[in-house]
Amino acid sequence: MDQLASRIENQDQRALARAITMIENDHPEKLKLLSDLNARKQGAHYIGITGSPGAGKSSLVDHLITLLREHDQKVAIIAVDPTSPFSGGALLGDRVRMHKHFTDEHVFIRSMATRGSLGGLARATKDAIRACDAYGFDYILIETVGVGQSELDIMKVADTTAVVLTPNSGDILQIFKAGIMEIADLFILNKADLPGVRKLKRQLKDLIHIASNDGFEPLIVETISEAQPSGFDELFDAIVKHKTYLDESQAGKHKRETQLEHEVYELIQEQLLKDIHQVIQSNEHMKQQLEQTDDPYRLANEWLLKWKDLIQRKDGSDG
Ligand SMILES: Nc1nc2c(ncn2[C@@H]2O[C@H](COP(=O)(O)OP(=O)(O)OP(=O)(O)O)[C@@H](O)[C@H]2O)c(=O)[nH]1
Ligand SMILES: [Mg+2]
Repeated sequence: MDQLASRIENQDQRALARAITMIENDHPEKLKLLSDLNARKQGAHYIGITGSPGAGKSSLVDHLITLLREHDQKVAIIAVDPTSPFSGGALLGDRVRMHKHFTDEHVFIRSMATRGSLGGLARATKDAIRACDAYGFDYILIETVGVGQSELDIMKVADTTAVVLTPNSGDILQIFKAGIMEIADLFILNKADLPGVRKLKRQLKDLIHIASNDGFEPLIVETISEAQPSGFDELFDAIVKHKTYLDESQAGKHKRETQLEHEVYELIQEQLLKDIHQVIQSNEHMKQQLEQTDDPYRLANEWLLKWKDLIQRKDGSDG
């Protein structure tokens, strides 16, 4: 695993792709690999980009890649469970430009769609981000669709959370209800070529005042992500502004600490659940109990006590 991690650190994209596949498939040596990768983290800036299906996230990301490359930044893109293939819109509009991204050795694009795996998509995505960080990208963009719990969870690992809204789509209220307002650092009003963008901006400003966002007033930029893009210099400035805020205030440090703490608990939870699941599945009596119980509280409690007892005895024999 250390060798694979080394190859990634030496900017081998095939090794990176392989590591992400191992993460997705929950490879037995996944945790060792992740630990080796974590030791090689290089401090990329993570940008989560979320929004309703069809808001133009992929088209936008495509233009953002171009801009970041113009600034000589290395960039990785993880598209989570995309409903339309990454750059679908962009491919139609400009095949040549996308082609450039795919052959650019400083751009890495990966789709992830592994809903239902034990541990979940959010977990796998976070681990894939870590793998990209070991490669030495300057920016890692994570595109997620919609406003479910899993998206919210992924957003929690981002340094900068960007929410894409479009005029007259009604998605702003959904975003508000889902609690995404509170974690947004940046609102991108895409499709600014369509009518209704003024109204959207007004609505947004009202909602920003209602939602409490500690410390940093979310920035708003308007973009057009079509063949003739506009607003991308402003978008880049906004990203840099938020990044600078995180670097210069205690907020960035605090954010990472909270995230790490959350991850420790999450990893323990994931592993414990797997272990317990395995024990139950290999024990006929327990399986029967599970099938026949009419009191989930009592059974869960009984098994938890058994589990604690088992650990204590193991602890005793180890020490
Ligand atoms: N008018 C207009 N259309 C846009 C703009 N940006 C994207 N589109 C179009 O919107 C459609 C959806 O674009 P995508 O980039 O695939 O959107 P997405 O948010 O990635 O979609 P999912 O991944 O399916 O959620 C495409 O037909 C784009 O050409 C824009 O600024 N203005
Ligand atoms: Mg997309």
